[in-house]
Amino acid sequence: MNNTTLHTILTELDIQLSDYQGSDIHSISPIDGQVLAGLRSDTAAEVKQRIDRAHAAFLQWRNIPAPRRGELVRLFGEELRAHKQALGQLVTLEAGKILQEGLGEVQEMIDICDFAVGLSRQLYGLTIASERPGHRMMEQWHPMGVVGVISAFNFPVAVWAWNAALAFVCGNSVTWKPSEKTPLTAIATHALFMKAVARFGSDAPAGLAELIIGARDTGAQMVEDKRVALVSATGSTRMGRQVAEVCAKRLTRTILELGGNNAMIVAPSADLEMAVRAITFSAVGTAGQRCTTLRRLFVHDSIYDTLVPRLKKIYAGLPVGNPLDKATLVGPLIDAASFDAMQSALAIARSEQGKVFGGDRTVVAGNENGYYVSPALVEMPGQAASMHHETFAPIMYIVRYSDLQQAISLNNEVPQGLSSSIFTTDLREAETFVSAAGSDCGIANVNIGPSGAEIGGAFGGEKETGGGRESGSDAWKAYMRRTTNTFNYSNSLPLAQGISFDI
Ligand code: UN1
Repeated sequence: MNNTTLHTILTELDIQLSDYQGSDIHSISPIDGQVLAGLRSDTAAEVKQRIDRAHAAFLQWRNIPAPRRGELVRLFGEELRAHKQALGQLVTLEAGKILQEGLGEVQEMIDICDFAVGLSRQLYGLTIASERPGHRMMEQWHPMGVVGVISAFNFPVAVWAWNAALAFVCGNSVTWKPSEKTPLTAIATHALFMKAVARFGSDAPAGLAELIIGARDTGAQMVEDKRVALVSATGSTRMGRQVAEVCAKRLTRTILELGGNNAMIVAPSADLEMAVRAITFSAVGTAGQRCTTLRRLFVHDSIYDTLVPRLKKIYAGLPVGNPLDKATLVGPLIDAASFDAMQSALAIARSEQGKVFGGDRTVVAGNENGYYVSPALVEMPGQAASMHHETFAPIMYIVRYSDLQQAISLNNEVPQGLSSSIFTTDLREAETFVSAAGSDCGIANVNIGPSGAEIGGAFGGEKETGGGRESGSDAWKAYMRRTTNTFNYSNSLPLAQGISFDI
């Protein structure tokens, strides 16, 4: 049944898989464990050629005026709008997220395209007051080169788009190594981009966007290549550390979006109706496989016995099933390894006196080979050692707190620093949480959950999350190099700092 759906989607997207077919890598649908397609991995020579092409493309693209570059991204946004349904369905088929979230992911791509189009007429540099008479200082932002993007299975297409839309308007070319678990969505996205290129005209050089299909070694080769001027990597902290080491050695820039271990504090004054909805969406959405997923819930003593039973009731009734079905809210985990990791995390939690609610495998009729689970709530006596780790599955640990400072310390105690939130109607608590002495995360929200960020803000986090920022605000600056230019329009040559140097 999935293969019929796949065929319809590929036809609608006008994609020929024949160029990619092989048996090195298999796209497996987490819905039923069936192979969707067998693909050929790029050889080392092909990876090199792709980077050659991308580098040659950069040398031309950097000379195209930025607003014209924005036009290409605008056309890509149009392709995405026209094919939102099909691409969203493909995300569901290959990554297993429910259709609403598959469509949401494509919408995030459209949103960043719109943002980038506007940006293409900005890319502002400052004019700076010079200390010397008859001098003017200014800065310009110039393209960097080839941007190498590594993306994960859980946002198989949006992460590339956040990077690529900015990179293209900034005058860069992009090589993309998607997760080997989700090559088909990458192929589809690449094909849609190439449609936009075809409509754009001949000033889009061949090689502006290159797709690298393969396992880890192909990604490693891309990271090591000196012509890749910026590596933007999304995935595990382990992967990010390896990328960072290689890039540090060759002194190359990185944008790292690594593990998250996101918390929410529910304070005594919280609007519990809203909190319950926010908690559920952020903890079980994408089956707990977002880097922004809510993993740790700190509930004030005074409301614990009201809130936690309500959550259990909701958890007991969550529709787990085929993500293509409208009624489903929780789709499958990506694969067996993910299920095993979840089970061992739950076993450790039990050994730490955690009380586990849910977390069992759920058999979905007709999809017996998919790894479906009921999301788990784990009541913990305190923030145990296991809560310092990110397990990419729907496990939410719950811990009581009595004092806001204590809850903020718990929030900040883990090595990751991506997202965080507080539910409170108390202004003092809200402001304290987002203050310098509050949450140490890149994202700190009030009265919304930690996941589901809009593209307009800078996205990313601190500590082991890697420190990178993508998407909105001034994240574009990471994709450009800044030059400071000082102009002397006087008839003399005064030196800075008043130095006299007469020859
Ligand atoms: C991720 O999980 O890799 O904020 C990114 C969110 C999404 C992005 C998640 N906009 O949940």
